[in-house]
Amino acid sequence: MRTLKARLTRLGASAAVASLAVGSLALATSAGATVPTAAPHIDPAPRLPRLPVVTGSTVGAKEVPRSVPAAASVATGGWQIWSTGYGRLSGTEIMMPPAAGTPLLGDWNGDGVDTPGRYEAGQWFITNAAVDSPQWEGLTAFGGDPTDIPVVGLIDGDRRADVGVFRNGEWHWHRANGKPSAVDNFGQAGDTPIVGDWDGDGRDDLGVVRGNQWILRLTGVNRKPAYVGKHVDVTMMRDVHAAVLQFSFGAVGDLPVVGDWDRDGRDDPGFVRGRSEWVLGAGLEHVRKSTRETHPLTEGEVPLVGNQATGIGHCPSATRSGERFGAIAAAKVRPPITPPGTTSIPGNAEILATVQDGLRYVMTNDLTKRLKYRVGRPYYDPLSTHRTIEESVRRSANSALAAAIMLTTTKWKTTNGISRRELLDYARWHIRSLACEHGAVTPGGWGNTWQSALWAATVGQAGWLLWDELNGQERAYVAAMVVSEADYATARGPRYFRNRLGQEITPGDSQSDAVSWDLMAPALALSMMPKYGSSGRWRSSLIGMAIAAFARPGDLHNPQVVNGVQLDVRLPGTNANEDGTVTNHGIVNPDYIQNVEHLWWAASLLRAADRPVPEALFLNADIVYRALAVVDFPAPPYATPGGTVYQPLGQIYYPMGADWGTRRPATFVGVDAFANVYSAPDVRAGEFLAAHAADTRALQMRWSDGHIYADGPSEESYRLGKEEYALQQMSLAWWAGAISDGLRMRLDTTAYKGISLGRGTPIP
Ligand SMILES: [Ca+2]
Ligand SMILES: [Ca+2]
Ligand SMILES: [Ca+2]
Ligand SMILES: [Ca+2]
Repeated sequence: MRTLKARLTRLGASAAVASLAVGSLALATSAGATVPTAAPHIDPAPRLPRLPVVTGSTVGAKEVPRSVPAAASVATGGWQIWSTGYGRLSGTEIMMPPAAGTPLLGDWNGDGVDTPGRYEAGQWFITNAAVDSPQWEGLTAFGGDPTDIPVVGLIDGDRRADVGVFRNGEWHWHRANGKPSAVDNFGQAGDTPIVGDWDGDGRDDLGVVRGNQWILRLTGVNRKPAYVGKHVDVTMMRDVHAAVLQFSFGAVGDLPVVGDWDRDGRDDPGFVRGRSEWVLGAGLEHVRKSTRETHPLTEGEVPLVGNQATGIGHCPSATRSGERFGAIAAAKVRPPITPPGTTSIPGNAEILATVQDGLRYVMTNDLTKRLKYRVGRPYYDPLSTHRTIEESVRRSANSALAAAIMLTTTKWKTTNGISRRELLDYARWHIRSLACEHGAVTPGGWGNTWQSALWAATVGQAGWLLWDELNGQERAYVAAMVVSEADYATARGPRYFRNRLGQEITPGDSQSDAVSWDLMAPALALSMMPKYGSSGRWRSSLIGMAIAAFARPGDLHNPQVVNGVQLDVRLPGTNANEDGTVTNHGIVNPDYIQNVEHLWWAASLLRAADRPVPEALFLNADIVYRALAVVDFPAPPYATPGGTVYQPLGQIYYPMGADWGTRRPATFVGVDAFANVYSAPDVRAGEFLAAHAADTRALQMRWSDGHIYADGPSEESYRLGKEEYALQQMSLAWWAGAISDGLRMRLDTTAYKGISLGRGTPIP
């Protein structure tokens, strides 16, 4: 290992480093101290609700979309789409901007998933997003007569929903491209128009409800169809090859709803009674049979019918193509090697105890507070849990990874009252819910944006670690998410803080954070799916971004060749400063220097896949870590008292101030643990690891419920999940030690062709 470390360090070594003074450090660490794995003062977790599990072997199979009860209020903008079979628990909530008019649901784009729409005085608005808080998009102008009732159906033979109005017995259907509208006649003024595919031919048919009478029209028939039962009056109209069906169903005052409740391809009658009870008919064969579900409507809500395009119990908002895409990718996944972690590394006993107790806190918080009203849902609809996607996704991704690392690298028996089974169910719940609502699976889902590669890599790694425990649908969604983020990060490519002239392209803001978290997606994808069609491009992208992430001005004059890239010739810009520091938010920023861990995290992912690690992942990494451990900041010009960022007893010195608080040692435990594996011994990463771990543990031991930081911003001011973030860093540190101990390291020095370093132009 020492030889390898020397080689890795050479990738970062330069004259600049050799001349850096090694700061004087007098660390009093608790290295080697033994902390009980469950400190006596931690209260055991309360009895936690049992989370639902899902089954799913039919991933990607052709499914008849199933109708599900839904409700919406245009005034509040809330659309609720329930998942049938799980009681009154909502499946998915979509928050549209509050507006006026009539709420609708339809498959406007033909992807198989119904999404919100709205009709207001002749104007039609839609979204194709099935989750989150999308905006209204204008669809068309049509209708507008005061008596018009909007209707939606599959009329013209394509898979996209058509819009029309029912005007006193006349049906006017809008046709695209300026064609005159199609006019049909059925029913009379005062009827309630309904639309459904009564015969199951894929096109919707017309109907009206008059009192408690349902009157439906079939076309293209010459005799009574076999699926029409004896309690339906059938009037044949043989001259026009049509039939009118009439039967009584429900009572005056019931609100009619139409859907294929039994999934036989033919739409069935239904109604809502008393704004709560949904009576779902058994179809035209048995119009006196029905099942009942309770879905109360709030004031102002209108009952609607949504759908689920994939298997029963699957991700409620998935498209069939998204699921199939994921299933194909999942078939290429090879599970990782997960050696057990070890407490023989100084600091790891504290890390283990902190993660165990911290999981007690976040699990209890999630299941009894934060996500309390969602614990009965197999998919909990994360995008409606918080105001920002960052909080909705990142918090739970971090918890999932901490849980997955504990499940796979420790012998988790019941700890703090939490059984292995409970911890596994919890991790899977987050993994499948987050992956389900990724845009690769769900229309309008999260992803392919700022920082999403990091979140996807975090929850994706959790899924990969637990691969053998996941079922078909969970695997498909995880694989779809990881491939999508890897392809997106690959297409985006590296960006730079400064150009070759040293001018700041993004003043005050290094791109090293964004580039280093972007590279996590191709790193995980390559590790999980080395035989996938894109894997060569993922590797090239990983190498290009690794070279770019912490490139320094001196590299522009450095003829070193890294995986075939000659730095001085090829680099279009730089991201780190010459001494390894990183400028972000206008200051030399230790919290962003820490991002160098992503290079080593990516390297460890490849080792867990038993893949060779490109040497590019070590370029400048050791030097950047030295900016935390070794570089001295004199005061003045830096803040008093000056010194190294890493101070004795795990304390952190911020030479130019801090963005997120100054008492967050867990933030540095991950980078320390990786540096302890990959950096030169003189940086003393092991001592810092032990010190930051001990300090984190000491913070946690102030309380009895397992959380770490004091309330409020005084210690850690990150408000979108600071406890979860700390656990992610602590558990990564533990995993880093496991990977280094148990797995061989193969350095890949191949000169690859076609590595893109980008053009040096930033993406705003
Ligand atoms: Ca759709
Ligand atoms: Ca259509
Ligand atoms: Ca039909
Ligand atoms: Ca049916």
